[in-house]
Amino acid sequence: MKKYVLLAFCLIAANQLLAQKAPNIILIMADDLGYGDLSCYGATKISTPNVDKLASQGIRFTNGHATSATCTPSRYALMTGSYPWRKSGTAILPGDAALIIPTDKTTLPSMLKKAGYTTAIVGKWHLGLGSQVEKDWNGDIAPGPNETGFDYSFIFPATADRVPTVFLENHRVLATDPADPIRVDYKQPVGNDPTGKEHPELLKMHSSPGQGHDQTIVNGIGRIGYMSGGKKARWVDEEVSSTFLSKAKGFIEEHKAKPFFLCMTLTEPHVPRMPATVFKGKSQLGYRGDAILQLDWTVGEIMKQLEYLGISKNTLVVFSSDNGPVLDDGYQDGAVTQQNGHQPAGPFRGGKYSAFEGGTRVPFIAAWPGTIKPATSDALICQVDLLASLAKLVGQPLPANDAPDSFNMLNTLLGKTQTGRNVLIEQGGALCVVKGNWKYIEPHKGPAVFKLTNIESGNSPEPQLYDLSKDKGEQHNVAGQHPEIVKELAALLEQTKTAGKSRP
Ligand code: NG6
Ligand code: CA
Repeated sequence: MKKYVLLAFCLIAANQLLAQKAPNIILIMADDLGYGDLSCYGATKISTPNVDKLASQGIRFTNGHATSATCTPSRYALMTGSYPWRKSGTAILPGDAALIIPTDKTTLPSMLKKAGYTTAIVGKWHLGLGSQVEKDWNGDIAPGPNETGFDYSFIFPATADRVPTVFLENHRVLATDPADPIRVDYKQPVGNDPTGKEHPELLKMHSSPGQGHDQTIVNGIGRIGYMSGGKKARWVDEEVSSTFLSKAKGFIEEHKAKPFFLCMTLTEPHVPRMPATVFKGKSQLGYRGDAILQLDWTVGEIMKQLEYLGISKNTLVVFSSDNGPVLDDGYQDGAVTQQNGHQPAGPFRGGKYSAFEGGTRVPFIAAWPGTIKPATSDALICQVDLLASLAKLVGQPLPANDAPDSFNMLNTLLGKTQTGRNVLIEQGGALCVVKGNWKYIEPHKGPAVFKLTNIESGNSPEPQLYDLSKDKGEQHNVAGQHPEIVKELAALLEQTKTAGKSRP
Protein backbone atom coordinates (compact mmCIF):
# COMPACT_ATOMS: atom_id res chain seq x y z
CA MET A 1 0.00 0.00 0.00
CA LYS A 2 2.76 2.42 1.08
CA LYS A 3 4.57 1.69 -2.17
CA TYR A 4 1.54 2.85 -4.19
CA VAL A 5 1.13 6.01 -2.16
CA LEU A 6 4.79 6.81 -2.74
CA LEU A 7 4.45 6.09 -6.46
CA ALA A 8 1.37 8.29 -6.71
CA PHE A 9 3.21 11.03 -4.84
CA CYS A 10 6.20 10.77 -7.22
CA LEU A 11 3.92 10.91 -10.25
CA ILE A 12 2.15 14.00 -8.95
CA ALA A 13 5.48 15.64 -8.10
CA ALA A 14 6.89 14.84 -11.56
CA ASN A 15 3.78 16.24 -13.17
CA GLN A 16 4.03 19.42 -11.16
CA LEU A 17 7.69 19.81 -12.05
CA LEU A 18 6.77 19.51 -15.71
CA ALA A 19 3.98 22.02 -15.18
CA GLN A 20 6.46 24.52 -13.78
CA LYS A 21 9.30 23.96 -16.18
CA ALA A 22 8.08 22.85 -19.57
CA PRO A 23 6.66 25.70 -21.61
CA ASN A 24 3.42 25.46 -23.48
CA ILE A 25 4.13 25.13 -27.18
CA ILE A 26 2.02 26.71 -29.87
CA LEU A 27 2.93 26.05 -33.47
CA ILE A 28 1.10 28.31 -35.89
CA MET A 29 1.39 27.06 -39.45
CA ALA A 30 0.08 29.24 -42.26
CA ASP A 31 -0.92 27.75 -45.61
CA ASP A 32 0.92 29.06 -48.70
CA LEU A 33 2.22 32.19 -46.97
CA GLY A 34 5.37 33.39 -48.73
CA TYR A 35 8.62 34.77 -47.37
CA GLY A 36 7.68 38.21 -48.67
CA ASP A 37 4.08 38.26 -47.44
CA LEU A 38 4.77 39.80 -44.02
CA SER A 39 5.97 43.31 -43.29
CA CYS A 40 8.55 41.92 -40.86
CA TYR A 41 10.01 40.05 -43.84
CA GLY A 42 10.15 43.13 -46.04
CA ALA A 43 6.63 43.42 -47.50
CA THR A 44 5.78 47.07 -48.17
CA LYS A 45 2.37 46.70 -49.82
CA ILE A 46 0.81 44.98 -46.84
CA SER A 47 1.17 45.50 -43.12
CA THR A 48 1.04 42.62 -40.65
CA PRO A 49 1.50 44.28 -37.22
CA ASN A 50 0.63 41.23 -35.12
CA VAL A 51 3.07 38.81 -36.69
CA ASP A 52 5.61 41.65 -36.76
CA LYS A 53 5.16 42.04 -33.00
CA LEU A 54 5.69 38.32 -32.49
CA ALA A 55 8.85 38.54 -34.59
CA SER A 56 10.09 41.54 -32.61
CA GLN A 57 9.70 39.56 -29.39
CA GLY A 58 11.60 36.54 -30.66
CA ILE A 59 13.90 35.25 -33.37
CA ARG A 60 13.13 35.94 -36.99
CA PHE A 61 14.86 33.32 -39.09
CA THR A 62 15.87 34.40 -42.59
CA ASN A 63 16.88 30.91 -43.69
CA GLY A 64 13.96 28.90 -42.31
CA HIS A 65 12.40 26.20 -44.46
CA ALA A 66 9.60 23.80 -45.04
CA THR A 67 10.99 20.55 -46.46
CA SER A 68 8.73 20.76 -49.48
CA ALA A 69 7.03 23.23 -51.76
CA THR A 70 3.52 21.81 -51.24
CA CYS A 71 1.40 21.07 -48.25
CA THR A 72 1.05 17.31 -47.73
CA PRO A 73 4.75 16.44 -47.98
CA SER A 74 5.73 19.46 -45.93
CA ARG A 75 3.31 18.59 -43.13
CA TYR A 76 4.28 14.93 -43.30
CA ALA A 77 7.87 15.98 -42.54
CA LEU A 78 6.79 18.27 -39.72
CA MET A 79 4.81 15.48 -38.07
CA THR A 80 7.20 12.56 -38.62
CA GLY A 81 10.66 14.14 -38.72
CA SER A 82 11.22 12.26 -41.97
CA TYR A 83 11.84 13.62 -45.45
CA PRO A 84 8.57 12.91 -47.27
CA TRP A 85 10.20 11.77 -50.51
CA ARG A 86 11.40 8.68 -48.67
CA LYS A 87 7.83 7.39 -48.77
CA SER A 88 5.56 7.16 -51.80
CA GLY A 89 2.06 8.56 -51.56
CA THR A 90 3.09 11.76 -49.79
CA ALA A 91 2.22 14.16 -52.62
CA ILE A 92 -0.83 16.50 -52.42
CA LEU A 93 -3.73 14.31 -51.24
CA PRO A 94 -7.36 14.35 -52.34
CA GLY A 95 -9.97 14.98 -49.65
CA ASP A 96 -10.93 11.32 -49.30
CA ALA A 97 -7.39 9.92 -48.93
CA ALA A 98 -6.49 7.46 -46.18
CA LEU A 99 -4.12 8.49 -43.38
CA ILE A 100 -0.47 8.53 -44.50
CA ILE A 101 1.19 9.17 -41.11
CA PRO A 102 2.38 5.92 -39.52
CA THR A 103 0.67 5.29 -36.20
CA ASP A 104 3.49 3.15 -34.80
CA LYS A 105 6.29 5.72 -35.07
CA THR A 106 7.19 8.75 -33.00
CA THR A 107 5.47 11.90 -34.24
CA LEU A 108 5.79 15.47 -33.04
CA PRO A 109 2.53 15.27 -31.05
CA SER A 110 3.09 11.72 -29.77
CA MET A 111 6.53 12.71 -28.47
CA LEU A 112 5.09 15.68 -26.60
CA LYS A 113 2.20 13.60 -25.31
CA LYS A 114 4.68 11.10 -23.92
CA ALA A 115 6.43 13.99 -22.20
CA GLY A 116 3.20 14.81 -20.38
CA TYR A 117 1.74 17.45 -22.69
CA THR A 118 -1.90 17.68 -23.62
CA THR A 119 -1.83 17.91 -27.40
CA ALA A 120 -4.25 19.36 -29.93
CA ILE A 121 -4.50 20.26 -33.57
CA VAL A 122 -6.92 22.90 -34.78
CA GLY A 123 -7.10 23.73 -38.48
CA LYS A 124 -6.20 22.18 -41.77
CA TRP A 125 -5.07 18.53 -41.72
CA HIS A 126 -4.39 17.27 -45.28
CA LEU A 127 -2.65 14.07 -44.20
CA GLY A 128 -5.50 11.65 -44.90
CA LEU A 129 -8.17 10.09 -42.70
CA GLY A 130 -9.19 6.51 -42.03
CA SER A 131 -7.62 3.38 -43.38
CA GLN A 132 -9.16 3.55 -46.84
CA VAL A 133 -10.54 5.97 -49.41
CA GLU A 134 -14.13 4.65 -49.17
CA LYS A 135 -15.45 5.59 -45.77
CA ASP A 136 -18.59 6.41 -43.91
CA TRP A 137 -18.40 10.16 -43.43
CA ASN A 138 -21.38 9.98 -41.06
CA GLY A 139 -19.68 7.46 -38.76
CA ASP A 140 -16.50 7.41 -36.66
CA ILE A 141 -13.48 8.11 -38.85
CA ALA A 142 -10.15 6.67 -37.70
CA PRO A 143 -7.21 6.52 -37.76
CA GLY A 144 -6.54 10.23 -38.01
CA PRO A 145 -4.93 12.97 -35.90
CA ASN A 146 -6.06 11.34 -32.65
CA GLU A 147 -4.20 8.15 -33.54
CA THR A 148 -0.98 9.99 -34.40
CA GLY A 149 -0.58 11.71 -31.04
CA PHE A 150 -3.22 14.43 -30.70
CA ASP A 151 -5.47 14.22 -27.65
CA TYR A 152 -7.90 16.59 -29.33
CA SER A 153 -8.48 17.51 -32.96
CA PHE A 154 -10.71 20.02 -34.69
CA ILE A 155 -9.85 19.95 -38.36
CA PHE A 156 -11.00 20.01 -41.91
CA PRO A 157 -9.83 17.00 -43.89
CA ALA A 158 -7.76 18.37 -46.78
CA THR A 159 -7.71 21.85 -48.30
CA ALA A 160 -10.38 24.53 -48.36
CA ASP A 161 -10.82 23.93 -52.09
CA ARG A 162 -11.43 20.19 -51.74
CA VAL A 163 -14.53 18.34 -50.62
CA PRO A 164 -15.77 17.38 -48.12
CA THR A 165 -16.16 20.95 -46.87
CA VAL A 166 -16.84 19.90 -43.29
CA PHE A 167 -15.22 20.10 -39.86
CA LEU A 168 -14.29 17.04 -37.84
CA GLU A 169 -14.05 17.09 -34.07
CA ASN A 170 -11.98 14.07 -33.07
CA HIS A 171 -13.48 11.16 -35.00
CA ARG A 172 -16.76 12.72 -36.10
CA VAL A 173 -17.90 15.17 -38.72
CA LEU A 174 -19.80 17.98 -37.01
CA ALA A 175 -23.52 18.33 -37.61
CA THR A 176 -24.10 15.12 -39.53
CA ASP A 177 -27.64 14.09 -40.30
CA PRO A 178 -28.56 10.43 -40.79
CA ALA A 179 -31.29 11.57 -43.17
CA ASP A 180 -28.75 13.37 -45.36
CA PRO A 181 -25.61 11.18 -45.46
CA ILE A 182 -22.38 12.69 -46.75
CA ARG A 183 -20.93 11.09 -49.84
CA VAL A 184 -17.62 12.02 -51.41
CA ASP A 185 -16.11 10.95 -54.70
CA TYR A 186 -13.07 12.19 -56.59
CA LYS A 187 -13.68 10.12 -59.72
CA GLN A 188 -17.30 10.60 -60.59
CA PRO A 189 -20.22 12.81 -59.58
CA VAL A 190 -22.36 11.74 -56.63
CA GLY A 191 -25.84 13.07 -55.90
CA ASN A 192 -27.42 16.04 -57.61
CA ASP A 193 -25.51 19.03 -56.35
CA PRO A 194 -24.74 21.54 -59.08
CA THR A 195 -21.15 21.74 -60.31
CA GLY A 196 -19.18 24.85 -61.19
CA LYS A 197 -18.67 23.46 -64.66
CA GLU A 198 -22.37 23.13 -65.44
CA HIS A 199 -23.65 26.05 -63.38
CA PRO A 200 -21.15 28.91 -63.45
CA GLU A 201 -24.06 31.30 -62.86
CA LEU A 202 -24.27 29.99 -59.27
CA LEU A 203 -20.69 30.94 -58.43
CA LYS A 204 -19.70 33.92 -56.29
CA MET A 205 -16.07 33.49 -57.33
CA HIS A 206 -15.03 32.01 -60.64
CA SER A 207 -12.38 29.38 -61.03
CA SER A 208 -9.40 30.09 -63.26
CA PRO A 209 -9.60 28.60 -66.74
CA GLY A 210 -7.98 25.18 -66.96
CA GLN A 211 -7.48 24.78 -63.21
CA GLY A 212 -10.48 22.60 -62.35
CA HIS A 213 -12.12 23.77 -59.12
CA ASP A 214 -15.36 23.39 -61.04
CA GLN A 215 -16.90 20.34 -59.42
CA THR A 216 -19.40 20.43 -56.54
CA ILE A 217 -20.40 23.96 -55.57
CA VAL A 218 -20.42 24.70 -51.85
CA ASN A 219 -21.17 28.20 -50.56
CA GLY A 220 -21.04 29.57 -54.11
CA ILE A 221 -17.55 28.21 -54.73
CA GLY A 222 -16.68 25.35 -57.09
CA ARG A 223 -14.48 22.71 -55.42
CA ILE A 224 -12.15 19.91 -56.38
CA GLY A 225 -14.11 16.67 -55.98
CA TYR A 226 -17.77 15.72 -55.76
CA MET A 227 -19.86 15.75 -52.62
CA SER A 228 -23.48 15.19 -51.79
CA GLY A 229 -25.46 15.30 -48.56
CA GLY A 230 -24.37 16.83 -45.28
CA LYS A 231 -26.16 20.10 -46.06
CA LYS A 232 -26.09 21.13 -42.40
CA ALA A 233 -22.47 20.09 -41.96
CA ARG A 234 -21.01 22.24 -44.74
CA TRP A 235 -18.93 25.17 -43.68
CA VAL A 236 -19.33 28.79 -44.68
CA ASP A 237 -15.91 29.90 -45.93
CA GLU A 238 -16.18 33.33 -44.33
CA GLU A 239 -16.51 31.62 -40.92
CA VAL A 240 -13.80 28.97 -41.18
CA SER A 241 -11.05 31.10 -39.71
CA SER A 242 -13.04 32.42 -36.75
CA THR A 243 -14.26 28.89 -36.04
CA PHE A 244 -10.67 27.65 -35.79
CA LEU A 245 -9.73 30.65 -33.67
CA SER A 246 -12.51 30.06 -31.16
CA LYS A 247 -11.64 26.36 -30.89
CA ALA A 248 -7.95 27.19 -30.41
CA LYS A 249 -8.73 29.78 -27.74
CA GLY A 250 -11.05 27.34 -25.99
CA PHE A 251 -8.32 24.71 -25.90
CA ILE A 252 -5.75 27.18 -24.52
CA GLU A 253 -8.11 28.39 -21.82
CA GLU A 254 -9.02 24.88 -20.77
CA HIS A 255 -5.43 23.69 -20.57
CA LYS A 256 -3.66 26.79 -19.32
CA ALA A 257 -2.66 25.26 -15.99
CA LYS A 258 -0.58 22.40 -17.37
CA PRO A 259 1.77 22.13 -20.38
CA PHE A 260 -0.05 21.93 -23.67
CA PHE A 261 0.92 21.68 -27.31
CA LEU A 262 -1.35 23.38 -29.78
CA CYS A 263 -0.73 22.90 -33.47
CA MET A 264 -2.75 25.63 -35.14
CA THR A 265 -2.83 25.07 -38.86
CA LEU A 266 -4.41 28.14 -40.39
CA THR A 267 -5.97 27.97 -43.83
CA GLU A 268 -4.89 31.43 -44.97
CA PRO A 269 -3.93 32.47 -47.58
CA HIS A 270 -4.68 29.19 -49.41
CA VAL A 271 -7.45 29.18 -52.01
CA PRO A 272 -10.35 29.68 -52.06
CA ARG A 273 -9.62 32.98 -50.39
CA MET A 274 -12.95 34.01 -48.94
CA PRO A 275 -12.16 35.98 -45.80
CA ALA A 276 -14.72 37.20 -43.30
CA THR A 277 -16.68 40.19 -44.58
CA VAL A 278 -14.83 42.57 -42.26
CA PHE A 279 -11.56 41.81 -44.08
CA LYS A 280 -12.91 41.88 -47.63
CA GLY A 281 -11.32 44.70 -49.60
CA LYS A 282 -9.16 45.79 -46.67
CA SER A 283 -5.72 45.09 -48.12
CA GLN A 284 -6.24 46.55 -51.61
CA LEU A 285 -4.43 43.42 -52.85
CA GLY A 286 -7.51 41.33 -53.51
CA TYR A 287 -8.80 38.53 -51.31
CA ARG A 288 -5.32 37.02 -50.99
CA GLY A 289 -4.09 40.13 -49.21
CA ASP A 290 -7.31 40.31 -47.19
CA ALA A 291 -6.77 36.69 -46.10
CA ILE A 292 -3.26 37.61 -44.93
CA LEU A 293 -4.75 40.44 -42.83
CA GLN A 294 -7.20 37.94 -41.37
CA LEU A 295 -4.30 35.60 -40.56
CA ASP A 296 -2.40 38.43 -38.93
CA TRP A 297 -5.40 39.41 -36.82
CA THR A 298 -5.85 35.77 -35.76
CA VAL A 299 -2.25 35.57 -34.58
CA GLY A 300 -2.83 38.77 -32.62
CA GLU A 301 -5.90 37.28 -30.94
CA ILE A 302 -3.91 34.24 -29.82
CA MET A 303 -1.11 36.42 -28.45
CA LYS A 304 -3.62 38.61 -26.61
CA GLN A 305 -5.18 35.56 -25.03
CA LEU A 306 -1.81 34.29 -23.79
CA GLU A 307 -1.22 37.67 -22.16
CA TYR A 308 -4.73 37.79 -20.71
CA LEU A 309 -4.29 34.33 -19.19
CA GLY A 310 -0.84 35.29 -17.88
CA ILE A 311 0.94 32.47 -19.69
CA SER A 312 2.87 34.28 -22.43
CA LYS A 313 6.17 33.99 -20.53
CA ASN A 314 5.65 30.27 -20.29
CA THR A 315 4.70 29.70 -23.90
CA LEU A 316 6.95 29.08 -26.86
CA VAL A 317 5.28 30.21 -30.07
CA VAL A 318 6.64 29.07 -33.41
CA PHE A 319 5.17 30.60 -36.54
CA SER A 320 5.83 29.36 -40.07
CA SER A 321 4.23 28.42 -43.38
CA ASP A 322 3.88 25.03 -45.05
CA ASN A 323 5.23 26.14 -48.43
CA GLY A 324 5.85 29.18 -50.58
CA PRO A 325 3.32 31.51 -52.15
CA VAL A 326 1.13 31.35 -55.25
CA LEU A 327 -1.11 34.05 -56.68
CA ASP A 328 -3.42 32.21 -59.08
CA ASP A 329 -4.01 28.76 -57.56
CA GLY A 330 -7.38 28.12 -59.10
CA TYR A 331 -9.71 31.09 -58.64
CA GLN A 332 -10.07 34.55 -60.09
CA ASP A 333 -9.86 36.32 -56.76
CA GLY A 334 -7.90 39.47 -57.57
CA ALA A 335 -4.51 38.16 -56.38
CA VAL A 336 -3.05 38.68 -59.87
CA THR A 337 -5.04 41.70 -61.04
CA GLN A 338 -4.49 43.57 -57.76
CA GLN A 339 -0.93 42.42 -57.09
CA ASN A 340 0.10 46.08 -57.06
CA GLY A 341 3.82 45.28 -56.95
CA HIS A 342 3.54 42.97 -53.93
CA GLN A 343 6.29 40.30 -54.03
CA PRO A 344 4.94 37.29 -52.14
CA ALA A 345 8.22 35.33 -52.30
CA GLY A 346 10.28 38.39 -51.35
CA PRO A 347 13.71 38.32 -52.98
CA PHE A 348 13.47 34.65 -53.90
CA ARG A 349 12.76 32.99 -57.22
CA GLY A 350 9.79 30.68 -57.79
CA GLY A 351 7.05 29.99 -55.27
CA LYS A 352 4.74 27.17 -54.26
CA TYR A 353 5.52 23.96 -56.23
CA SER A 354 9.01 25.24 -57.11
CA ALA A 355 12.51 23.89 -56.49
CA PHE A 356 13.79 27.46 -56.32
CA GLU A 357 14.01 29.03 -52.87
CA GLY A 358 10.55 30.59 -53.17
CA GLY A 359 9.15 27.06 -52.77
CA THR A 360 10.48 26.22 -49.33
CA ARG A 361 12.03 29.33 -47.81
CA VAL A 362 9.27 30.60 -45.58
CA PRO A 363 8.70 32.90 -42.62
CA PHE A 364 9.97 31.17 -39.49
CA ILE A 365 9.66 32.86 -36.11
CA ALA A 366 10.24 31.54 -32.59
CA ALA A 367 9.16 33.64 -29.61
CA TRP A 368 9.29 32.86 -25.90
CA PRO A 369 9.34 36.09 -23.91
CA GLY A 370 11.93 36.09 -21.15
CA THR A 371 13.75 33.06 -22.55
CA ILE A 372 14.43 33.84 -26.21
CA LYS A 373 16.21 37.16 -26.75
CA PRO A 374 14.88 39.14 -29.71
CA ALA A 375 17.18 38.66 -32.71
CA THR A 376 17.43 37.87 -36.38
CA SER A 377 19.13 34.62 -37.29
CA ASP A 378 20.55 33.54 -40.65
CA ALA A 379 21.01 29.97 -39.46
CA LEU A 380 19.67 27.24 -41.75
CA ILE A 381 16.75 25.59 -39.98
CA CYS A 382 13.84 23.45 -41.14
CA GLN A 383 10.43 22.48 -39.80
CA VAL A 384 11.52 18.83 -39.93
CA ASP A 385 13.86 19.73 -37.04
CA LEU A 386 11.08 20.69 -34.66
CA LEU A 387 10.52 17.10 -33.57
CA ALA A 388 14.11 16.46 -32.41
CA SER A 389 14.56 20.01 -31.10
CA LEU A 390 11.41 20.00 -29.00
CA ALA A 391 12.23 16.47 -27.82
CA LYS A 392 15.47 17.90 -26.47
CA LEU A 393 13.58 20.78 -24.86
CA VAL A 394 11.24 18.46 -22.96
CA GLY A 395 13.88 15.80 -22.27
CA GLN A 396 12.25 13.11 -24.34
CA PRO A 397 14.55 10.52 -25.97
CA LEU A 398 13.94 9.65 -29.63
CA PRO A 399 14.06 5.99 -30.70
CA ALA A 400 17.01 5.53 -33.08
CA ASN A 401 14.92 4.62 -36.09
CA ASP A 402 12.27 7.31 -35.72
CA ALA A 403 12.39 10.86 -37.08
CA PRO A 404 15.30 9.94 -39.36
CA ASP A 405 15.88 13.45 -40.72
CA SER A 406 15.07 15.62 -37.72
CA PHE A 407 18.10 17.36 -36.20
CA ASN A 408 18.22 18.74 -32.72
CA MET A 409 18.48 22.49 -33.41
CA LEU A 410 17.22 23.59 -30.00
CA ASN A 411 20.09 26.00 -29.37
CA THR A 412 19.49 27.57 -32.78
CA LEU A 413 15.76 27.78 -32.16
CA LEU A 414 16.32 29.46 -28.80
CA GLY A 415 18.96 31.81 -30.21
CA LYS A 416 21.82 30.41 -28.16
CA THR A 417 23.78 29.88 -31.35
CA GLN A 418 23.69 31.32 -34.83
CA THR A 419 24.92 28.02 -36.26
CA GLY A 420 22.31 26.11 -38.16
CA ARG A 421 22.10 22.93 -40.12
CA ASN A 422 25.04 22.07 -42.29
CA VAL A 423 22.94 20.47 -45.02
CA LEU A 424 19.26 20.44 -45.99
CA ILE A 425 17.44 18.58 -48.73
CA GLU A 426 14.64 20.68 -50.22
CA GLN A 427 11.83 19.31 -52.38
CA GLY A 428 10.15 21.09 -55.26
CA GLY A 429 9.46 18.73 -58.12
CA ALA A 430 13.23 18.22 -58.15
CA LEU A 431 15.22 17.55 -54.99
CA CYS A 432 17.83 20.13 -54.03
CA VAL A 433 20.76 20.13 -51.65
CA VAL A 434 21.64 23.24 -49.69
CA LYS A 435 25.07 23.12 -48.08
CA GLY A 436 26.61 26.31 -46.76
CA ASN A 437 26.18 28.90 -49.50
CA TRP A 438 25.71 26.35 -52.23
CA LYS A 439 22.43 25.13 -53.61
CA TYR A 440 22.31 22.23 -56.03
CA ILE A 441 19.15 21.33 -57.95
CA GLU A 442 19.17 17.87 -59.45
CA PRO A 443 18.26 17.53 -63.15
CA HIS A 444 14.52 17.05 -63.45
CA LYS A 445 12.01 16.58 -66.28
CA GLY A 446 9.06 18.91 -66.72
CA PRO A 447 8.28 22.45 -67.80
CA ALA A 448 10.48 25.34 -66.69
CA VAL A 449 7.35 27.36 -65.92
CA PHE A 450 4.08 25.90 -64.60
CA LYS A 451 1.67 27.39 -67.08
CA LEU A 452 -1.43 27.52 -64.88
CA THR A 453 0.13 29.14 -61.86
CA ASN A 454 2.81 31.02 -63.80
CA ILE A 455 5.49 29.87 -61.36
CA GLU A 456 9.04 28.97 -62.34
CA SER A 457 9.44 25.31 -61.42
CA GLY A 458 13.21 25.14 -61.08
CA ASN A 459 13.15 22.14 -63.44
CA SER A 460 16.01 21.74 -65.87
CA PRO A 461 17.50 18.72 -67.64
CA GLU A 462 20.90 20.05 -66.56
CA PRO A 463 22.25 20.18 -63.02
CA GLN A 464 21.97 23.63 -61.45
CA LEU A 465 24.24 25.19 -58.86
CA TYR A 466 23.72 28.56 -57.24
CA ASP A 467 25.84 30.52 -54.80
CA LEU A 468 23.16 31.81 -52.45
CA SER A 469 25.59 34.18 -50.70
CA LYS A 470 25.89 36.28 -53.88
CA ASP A 471 22.83 35.17 -55.78
CA LYS A 472 19.86 34.50 -53.51
CA GLY A 473 17.56 35.02 -56.50
CA GLU A 474 19.15 31.96 -58.20
CA GLN A 475 19.78 33.76 -61.47
CA HIS A 476 23.27 32.46 -62.34
CA ASN A 477 23.73 28.74 -62.74
CA VAL A 478 27.42 28.19 -61.96
CA ALA A 479 27.38 24.38 -62.28
CA GLY A 480 29.79 24.62 -65.25
CA GLN A 481 32.34 26.57 -63.19
CA HIS A 482 32.25 24.23 -60.18
CA PRO A 483 31.90 20.64 -61.39
CA GLU A 484 33.53 19.31 -58.21
CA ILE A 485 30.86 20.91 -56.03
CA VAL A 486 28.09 19.60 -58.28
CA LYS A 487 29.63 16.15 -57.93
CA GLU A 488 29.92 16.43 -54.16
CA LEU A 489 26.34 17.61 -53.64
CA ALA A 490 24.86 15.09 -56.11
CA ALA A 491 26.70 12.33 -54.23
CA LEU A 492 25.46 13.69 -50.91
CA LEU A 493 21.89 13.55 -52.19
CA GLU A 494 22.29 9.94 -53.35
CA GLN A 495 23.88 8.99 -50.06
CA THR A 496 21.02 10.58 -48.07
CA LYS A 497 18.51 8.70 -50.21
CA THR A 498 20.17 5.32 -49.81
CA ALA A 499 21.08 5.69 -46.14
CA GLY A 500 17.36 6.04 -45.33
CA LYS A 501 18.21 8.65 -42.70
CA SER A 502 20.28 11.74 -42.18
CA ARG A 503 20.03 12.18 -38.42
CA PRO A 504 23.45 11.39 -36.95
C1 NG6 B 1 -3.27 21.72 -56.55
C2 NG6 B 1 -4.47 22.58 -56.83
C3 NG6 B 1 -4.38 23.83 -55.99
C4 NG6 B 1 -4.17 23.49 -54.54
C5 NG6 B 1 -3.01 22.55 -54.36
C6 NG6 B 1 -2.82 22.06 -52.96
C7 NG6 B 1 -5.22 22.28 -59.16
C8 NG6 B 1 -5.08 22.74 -60.59
N1 NG6 B 1 -4.50 22.94 -58.26
O1 NG6 B 1 -3.34 20.53 -57.27
O2 NG6 B 1 -5.51 24.61 -56.16
O3 NG6 B 1 -5.33 22.90 -54.00
O4 NG6 B 1 -3.19 21.42 -55.17
O5 NG6 B 1 -2.27 23.04 -52.18
O6 NG6 B 1 -5.99 21.37 -58.87
S1 NG6 B 1 -1.48 22.63 -50.87
O7 NG6 B 1 -1.06 23.89 -50.28
O8 NG6 B 1 -2.44 21.94 -50.04
O9 NG6 B 1 -0.37 21.82 -51.26
CA1 CA C 1 0.09 24.84 -48.55
